[in-house]
Amino acid sequence: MNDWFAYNILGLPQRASVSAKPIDDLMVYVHYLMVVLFIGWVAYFAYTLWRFNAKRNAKADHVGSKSSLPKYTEIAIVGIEACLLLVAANLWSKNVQQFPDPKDSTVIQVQAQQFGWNYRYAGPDGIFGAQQMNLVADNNIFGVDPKDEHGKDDLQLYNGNIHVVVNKPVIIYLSSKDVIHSFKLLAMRVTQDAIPGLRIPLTFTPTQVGRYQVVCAQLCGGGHSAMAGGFVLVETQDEFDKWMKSNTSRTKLEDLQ
Ligand SMILES: [Cu+2]
Repeated sequence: MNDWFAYNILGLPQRASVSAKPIDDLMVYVHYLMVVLFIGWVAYFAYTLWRFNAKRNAKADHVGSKSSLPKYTEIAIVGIEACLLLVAANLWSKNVQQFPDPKDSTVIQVQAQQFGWNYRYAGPDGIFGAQQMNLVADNNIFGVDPKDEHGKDDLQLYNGNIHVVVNKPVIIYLSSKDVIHSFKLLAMRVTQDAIPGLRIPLTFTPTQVGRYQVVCAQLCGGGHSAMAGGFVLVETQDEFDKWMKSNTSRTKLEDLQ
């Protein structure tokens, strides 16, 4: 029933992450409440039109209704909405607290800019090269320290596709070079603002092999729509490892010296 409502009435897109279903369910429950409220208020409106029409009430009555039903209905609605809020807060805090171990995850640094996405992987050795804030420059957007050898095999990409592994958590550290952008993966139910000066972690676990569009969900300037050009490719561990080894977009430390 929930899924039918989510897909056919709300028109939500396909789901491809572990947290997509509970997020959708929450939206569905809010809509159920809205349907009940809508029907309730329309019925109440119809009742008042009939109950207080001119024929039945030729003379105005300054006392009005003495029923306590409206009061209890309001209290009940407030109670239900408070429960919904608590469920939402609980779901949110669960997601925030259950951050996966980076060792068991695909870790990606994402730096938004006008108008594209910079991605950085730790490379086959799994260790990111050191970064320094004061080294950030137009040709070194992640502030990679050229002296750290771990940075040699790091992968640095601009736009295009990023690769992740199916059923393996993904951790993204998100930031922005210039203005506020927003990293959105609809199928994963992930939306997070990228804010200059902040390094915001987010996580999701993809559940289906496939290709999912990355978009910028914050109007960030004239080329905003150009930030929807790439995809997240969810693939098996083997395919991912092959790609990781064969990709040649390594960070060229000598260029940063
Ligand atoms: Cu943007």
